[in-house]
Amino acid sequence: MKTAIIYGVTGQDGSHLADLLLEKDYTVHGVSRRTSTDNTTRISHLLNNDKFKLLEGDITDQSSVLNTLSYHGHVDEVYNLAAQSHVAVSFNQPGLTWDITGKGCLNILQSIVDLRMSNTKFYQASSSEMFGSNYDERKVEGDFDDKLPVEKFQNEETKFLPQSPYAIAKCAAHYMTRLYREGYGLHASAGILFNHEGPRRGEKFVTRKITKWLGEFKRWAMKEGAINPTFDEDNIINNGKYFPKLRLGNLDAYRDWGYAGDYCEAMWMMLQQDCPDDYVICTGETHTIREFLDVAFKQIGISDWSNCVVQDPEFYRPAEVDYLRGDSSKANNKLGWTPKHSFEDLVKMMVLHDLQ
Ligand code: NDP
Ligand code: GDR
Repeated sequence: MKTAIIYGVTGQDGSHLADLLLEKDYTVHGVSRRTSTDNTTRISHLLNNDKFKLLEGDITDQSSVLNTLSYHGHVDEVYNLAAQSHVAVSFNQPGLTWDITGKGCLNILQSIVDLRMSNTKFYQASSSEMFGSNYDERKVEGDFDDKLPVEKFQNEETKFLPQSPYAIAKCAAHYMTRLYREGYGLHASAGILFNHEGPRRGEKFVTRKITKWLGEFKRWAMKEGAINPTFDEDNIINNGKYFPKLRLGNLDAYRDWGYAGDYCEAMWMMLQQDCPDDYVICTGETHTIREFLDVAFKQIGISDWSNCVVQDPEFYRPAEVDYLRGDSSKANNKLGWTPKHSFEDLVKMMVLHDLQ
């Protein structure tokens, strides 16, 4: 029976990973920071599970990390999913982002070395944001008449060109993980995960912001009997009642969106390998936010969403990552990992959840 520690257990991925490890009969210690209001909504179903223990700790505090790691006897696996994970927020809070998302990883790695936990395996949550505005290109194989078209992608060989304080902090943590692997011989792996979503996704990320708005709008429209509403600049109007339009930023960025549950399985698979390594985890498909809106609005019977959405400068970023599309061949071949949910499955799952 194995024991794992999950930093970031109250987050989207931490909650999925805890579910997965408990299913695999692990004892799971989830680390959660002290907050003035309850932050355990995503793991409320685990709080009475005998094999799950919630510990208080903060990744930015080296002594807290040392105490947490030394307290529980042998630990087989440590997953670092803790982060200030919102890219736009990182422009306004770069120092905090650095302390949590960058230095927090170092605090764990150094504690593992100081405590001589040489048999403990470590996972770092790296991100496709580290590629920033960079991608590689290759010719598309096929039967084409004229010039072969090229496709853009990122994989483990693509150079990082980070575009935000968040991405720079993630790069530091990623390189730190590699250094401790090569320098100290730790079994330390980094998953370079592309965007992954689901019903547990934070409500400020674009996918969940959209599906949550759709759920609220649909309930309002049903209550008001709004069949042919009218529109002003900021609102949808029915019989003198107003519902605020969905306010978004850049709709033209491409993202490779997958389902969070599938991606947490890849994290676990990385730590079951004899040798630690870095892996890209993605679907290989890319879509714009416009395309996400198309599929999501169709779920509630709206084919033209242009009247319902406002593009608001408030949600634009000082620097944008325009194109992300991963190539997970290495994970497919070496881990045997493939995503189980398509883009359409994912959007439908999220809309359905928020309608309910
Ligand atoms: P979330 O934002 O949902 O979760 C982040 C977690 O980190 C929360 O549990 C949060 O606690 C915790 N945390 C924040 N600050 C601290 C701190 N000082 N000490 C301890 N814990 C802290 O992120 P996701 O679950 O979506 O992502 C998990 C990880 O994967 C993150 O590192 C993220 O950057 C990375 N990642 C995510 C991707 C995605 O598409 N989801 C893609 C690539 C990488 P609290 O609940 O109290 O806020
Ligand atoms: P991202 O996810 O920055 O890729 O980081 P997010 O959902 O925040 O943005 C995706 C794209 O949508 C555009 N966008 C908006 N984004 C938000 N949040 N809110 C809006 O209103 C809005 N309108 C348009 C953004 O500009 C961007 O192009 C996520 C996080 O989970 C990171 O932690 C993780 O590392 C990466 O994915 C991979």
